[in-house]
Amino acid sequence: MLKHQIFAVLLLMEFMLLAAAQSSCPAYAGVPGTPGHNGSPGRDGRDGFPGPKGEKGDPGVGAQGPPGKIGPPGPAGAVGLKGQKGSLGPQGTAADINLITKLQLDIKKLTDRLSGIEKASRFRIFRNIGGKYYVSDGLTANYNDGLKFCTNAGGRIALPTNEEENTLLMSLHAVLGSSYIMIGTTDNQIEGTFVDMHNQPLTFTKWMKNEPNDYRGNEDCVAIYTDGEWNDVKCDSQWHVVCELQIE
Ligand SMILES: [Ca+2]
Ligand SMILES: [Ca+2]
Repeated sequence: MLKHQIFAVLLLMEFMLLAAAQSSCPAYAGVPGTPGHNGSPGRDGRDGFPGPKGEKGDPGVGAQGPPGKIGPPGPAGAVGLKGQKGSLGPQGTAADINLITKLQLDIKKLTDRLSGIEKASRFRIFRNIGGKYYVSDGLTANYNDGLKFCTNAGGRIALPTNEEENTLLMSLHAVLGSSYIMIGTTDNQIEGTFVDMHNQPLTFTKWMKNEPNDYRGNEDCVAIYTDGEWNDVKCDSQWHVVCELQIE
């Protein structure tokens, strides 16, 4: 469009110059010729100056690219707060409850046994037989002091209740280097009636021949000799002390 306008202006100027030249020369006016044909289009004009900056266009909509690579793992987070206590589970069957009760009893039994073993192992000498331990640190004492020592140890003076226990207690003579080990029985309440630490009559005895004889009326305590047989002896004599600890 601009080219056409410039061309029309140039054509008009040419026409005016021609008219001015003709008017400067005196002449008679002739018959107007026929209008010439339109000239061929002029050459393209020079590029115009850059126009003003246009308004910012709308953001384009591009196609979504492929997903990127997986990033490296982030640092470990802090430990979270303790969760709330869960609700009670369904009630177990009778068989479950019986099993749990049995397991609880087994655990208690094992715990008690372990506790007894720990207690026994604190002594220099400890020997297990059945549900008890014979223990000793090699102490020699009279009956009353031996009684206190064994009570403080959580037990009582050893008292064999069968042949096996008697044999085991007898065997400790070799370890202690002793001749007599006191045993936990006395007839200081009723002469001639020996009872245990719970004042119960004895269920097992292994008296030497002609014993107990209450020699000089002053033998209310008992000791086991190296051959495993028993003799009533004076309570204020000093004998080796062996305690028994019940572990079950
Ligand atoms: Ca006596
Ligand atoms: Ca005697």
